[in-house]
Amino acid sequence: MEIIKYRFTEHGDGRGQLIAVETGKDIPFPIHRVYYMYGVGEGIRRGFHAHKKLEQVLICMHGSCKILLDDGKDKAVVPLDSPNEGLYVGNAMWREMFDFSPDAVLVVLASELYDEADYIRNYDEFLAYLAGQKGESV
Ligand code: T46
Repeated sequence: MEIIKYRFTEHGDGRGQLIAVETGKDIPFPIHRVYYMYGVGEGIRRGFHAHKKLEQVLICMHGSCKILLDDGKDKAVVPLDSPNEGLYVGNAMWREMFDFSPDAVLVVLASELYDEADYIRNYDEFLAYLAGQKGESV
């Protein structure tokens, strides 16, 4: 599985750091939604779904967390702990977010508006969806 992490340019000076992310330059899709999660308790795991269409970039703005990516064949755990790094998560990818530090703020840049119909929230359905994409019988 190819892990795509973007390193954003920091514009630092005596006043601190500033990072700008722009559609088409830093992010490969038009950003239509931004959401973020924080205050995630110890031992909590979120996610447990894939998306049919949605593409996203995950940025841990503060603190740290881990992202499990699963393409139905391979799994990878990606730690996120820097505001200058963004993890690309494409469609048809199962994801779980866990190991949030108490101060973690995970910001997500998304290619689409919120649409519950785009979610695959059952792992067996996810595998069947992948098989269907490859034209295999399920
Ligand atoms: C994803 C991972 C990384 C909305 O009303 N609008 C939104 O844009 C979002 C993202 C969520 N919601 C509502 C739906 C649920 O009632 O917020 C509640 C929590 O959402 P969910 O349980 O889907 O959250 P996570 O952390 O499991 O997953 C989220 C995203 O939903 C998902 O697209 O890829 O973060």
